[in-house]
Amino acid sequence: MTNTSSATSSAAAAVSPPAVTVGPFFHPSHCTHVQGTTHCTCDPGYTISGRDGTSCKDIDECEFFHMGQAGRLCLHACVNSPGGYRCTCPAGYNLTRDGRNCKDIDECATRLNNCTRDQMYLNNYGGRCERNPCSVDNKVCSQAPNSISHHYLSVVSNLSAPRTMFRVSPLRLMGNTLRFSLLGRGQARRHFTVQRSDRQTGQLVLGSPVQGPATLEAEVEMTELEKGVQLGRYITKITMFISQYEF
Ligand SMILES: [Ca+2]
Repeated sequence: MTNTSSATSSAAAAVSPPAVTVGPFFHPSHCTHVQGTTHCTCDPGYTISGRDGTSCKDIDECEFFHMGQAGRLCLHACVNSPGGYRCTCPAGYNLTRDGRNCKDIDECATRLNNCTRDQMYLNNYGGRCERNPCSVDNKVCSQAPNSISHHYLSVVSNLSAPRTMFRVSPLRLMGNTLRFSLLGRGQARRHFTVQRSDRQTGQLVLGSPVQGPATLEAEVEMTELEKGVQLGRYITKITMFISQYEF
């Protein structure tokens, strides 16, 4: 390979002769001097750089061969490297044997996932507000819920149903009777029911599979009574985020 000059290196040479650039993307060229003629070569993947031919510069295959005769160099992404290049694939895909294409990883077949089919619980976080004690003559206050708690669930699309999504029970039982009911509008009633699972526990049940993406909200009211007199009302608001995917 012989020395070639470029506009860039010529401009730099006008100030001072370029030093031999070294680094992962550069190496000094291998030159032989035979009968007054200098012949310089570079390692594979490099090309002569600089007007004096002392440096070899990495070839950026990703840029040079982006669209070759055989199609794209890489199906997904190309990463240039010193003396070569490599193709990469998005998460969930493997590079094929030719090093250029991507193939979906079947996690079920390769057992990369350790979830059972019925596992769906991704995240749960909550908040809780409690009202201050009411003065004896304040009826509006005493009718208001003692507490409102918020819970958020993330679930996959088309979850098998019926299925219990949430359980509600008192922190400490004061009265002799608990009542559980579903509050709210049509949307909640279409998808959920509230059932009692034992004396102190009510459960929110999803009636049928729901196709995501969707957000469902339900409010479960728990009323505590002592000999027919209401001691307190507790509201649990549950927001269910349903993913667009079944995985
Ligand atoms: Ca390269």
